[in-house]
Amino acid sequence: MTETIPDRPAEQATAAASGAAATEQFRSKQRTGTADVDTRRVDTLVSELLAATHDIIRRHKLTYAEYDALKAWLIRVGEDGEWPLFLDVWVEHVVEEVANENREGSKGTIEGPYYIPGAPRLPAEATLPMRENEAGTPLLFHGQVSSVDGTPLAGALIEMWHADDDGYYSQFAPGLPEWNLRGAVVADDQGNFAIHTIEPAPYQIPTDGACGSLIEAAGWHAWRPAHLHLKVSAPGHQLITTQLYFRGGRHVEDDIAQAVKPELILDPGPAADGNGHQVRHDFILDKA
Ligand code: MBD
Ligand code: FE
Repeated sequence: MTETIPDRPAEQATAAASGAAATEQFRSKQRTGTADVDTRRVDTLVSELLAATHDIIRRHKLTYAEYDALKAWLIRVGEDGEWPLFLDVWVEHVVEEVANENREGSKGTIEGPYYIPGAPRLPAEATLPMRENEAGTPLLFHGQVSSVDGTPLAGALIEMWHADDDGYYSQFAPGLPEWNLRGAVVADDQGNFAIHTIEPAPYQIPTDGACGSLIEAAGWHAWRPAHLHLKVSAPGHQLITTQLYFRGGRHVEDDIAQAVKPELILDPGPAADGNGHQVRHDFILDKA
């Protein structure tokens, strides 16, 4: 009698595969190298980081067992390719706060590890690339881009990327079409845009990698609230990198990445065509 061979299970998303992709993506977009950072500033920043570390070790009397656990964990963050994930979840929100503290226009927030430049260009009213039966509540996201002085910004670019209904990002999880739920929408001559997509699911930090181990060891939760990522730009204006969340959604109040701001929470209502939800949200860009 022949044995029944079970169907091969769908390829599973792994922390190491998504981490490797995020590390590769970061290398290709890295803003600058290290050459143009002033020596004295490196000295100040790294000396203060080390002094803060030494202080923590003294105050808490770190043991050799704990020191070795830290060493092993740091090695594993690199092996799993999770430096982009670790830094963007636990550090980037303060970098963003400092970088954008003087802006008058719309609020930004962190970029995270999963942006890919060069998504398909789409007209002012468009549907993001998605699978034929893409799961999730349909969402019409529309609005207008204008300058701080009130001028509508014709032809503004609205790049949007987000997770699917299972919380996975295309190009960082197996089995998804290359540009799934990623697009670059060109606003009309009044700065208006209308993007048809689906509502993403909350995002769980992979549990099988170094970041997941840290979360488990510290007794934290592993979740970011459902979010839309955006980069909004126009000539002569500062680009905004931001995210938008959904009022009442899980973990809006306790995002592990601390990237939620009150101005970034959407209140979608029923769609005019009866199909899912719709919400208006405008963007105001600071001058360059
Ligand atoms: C995400 O989807 C994200 O947006 C951030 C900031 C970190 C990890 C995963
Ligand atoms: Fe995200």
